[in-house]
Amino acid sequence: MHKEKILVIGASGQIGVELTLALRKIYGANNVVASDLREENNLLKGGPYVSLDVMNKEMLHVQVIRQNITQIYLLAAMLSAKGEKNPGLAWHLNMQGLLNVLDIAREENLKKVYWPSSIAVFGPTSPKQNCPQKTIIEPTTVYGISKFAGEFWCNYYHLKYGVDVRSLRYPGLISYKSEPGGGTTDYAVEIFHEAVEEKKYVSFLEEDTYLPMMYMPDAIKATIELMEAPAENITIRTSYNLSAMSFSPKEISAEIKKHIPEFEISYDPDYRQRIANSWPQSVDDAVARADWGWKHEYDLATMTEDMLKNLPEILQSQD
Ligand code: NAD
Ligand code: AKB
Repeated sequence: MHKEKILVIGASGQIGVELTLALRKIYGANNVVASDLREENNLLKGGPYVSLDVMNKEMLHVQVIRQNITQIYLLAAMLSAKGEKNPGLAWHLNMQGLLNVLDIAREENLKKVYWPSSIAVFGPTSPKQNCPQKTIIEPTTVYGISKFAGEFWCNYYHLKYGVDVRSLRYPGLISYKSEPGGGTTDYAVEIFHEAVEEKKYVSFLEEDTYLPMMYMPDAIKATIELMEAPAENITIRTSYNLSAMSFSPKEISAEIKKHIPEFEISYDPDYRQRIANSWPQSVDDAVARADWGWKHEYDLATMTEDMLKNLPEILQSQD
């Protein structure tokens, strides 16, 4: 039915593992090539894998031709917290990686490209509550600046060269299959690991720091729905706001306590507090809901229940 051959770049990362597995279910394992700088994640052993550096345009181009690739999902990036430690490298990877993919998509006439943006495009001057699709966007992290510039490169390649590139501004993502790679919202994953293993957690964000968040199954569903939507429904060629829930460290710890009563949280904020303070607490995704029917499933309670049901088994299998 689907005559597609998909390349996932950054497939061993937090989103990459689950997105690759989901795409393989739809398109068939052999039609979804996982690639990363890192070694192959064990969960990806059921299909093709190539070791690939997105910064090496020639090598990427050869793989696209050799594997008859029709679509690319580009997930390789440096996230907010790591990016503040190494701004030059974050800018270089996040920008050049995207430009390499967009150029190859244009040259090889690829059918579609997916590239995620983030709520990190917003800055301290954006509205804090229900931050709209179109608003003041003045990011103050190198990661946010790279996402903002990336959104406009996507729009440019669409307008000028007709590249069908689509994008979502993900909130902080929570998952149990693969660990997060250096973001500010990582606390909301770490807290589950520590709750299961240590029954206590020291949060690097203050107790009342509200941030937009989403459970991974919703993020995967949104990505696939966006990519499968008819092109004429896509009115945003920068990146769509996407929303599910908003909570603080205090609220998520109260939710975890309902399942693990002895769990305790304490607070020791670090440099990531400034990053979190610069972002909105919640975003308005009405345009995504209207354009391609987006609807989230998980809230704080159902996400927490599912995380605590599945994470212990994953942790045991790693021991
Ligand atoms: P991650 O750090 O977990 O994974 C990124 C992967 O890219 C890693 O496996 C890494 O080895 C790989 N990589 C790094 N440099 C590479 C290179 N030069 N060539 C090939 N691979 C390389 O990140 P993630 O959380 O999975 O994020 C994926 C995308 O989604 C990023 O663009 C990120 O900005 C965006 N995003 C993530 C979140 C989140 O909460 N996870 C939220 C918003 C947006
Ligand atoms: C981060 O915290 O950097 C990411 C993001 C929200 O983009 N999780």
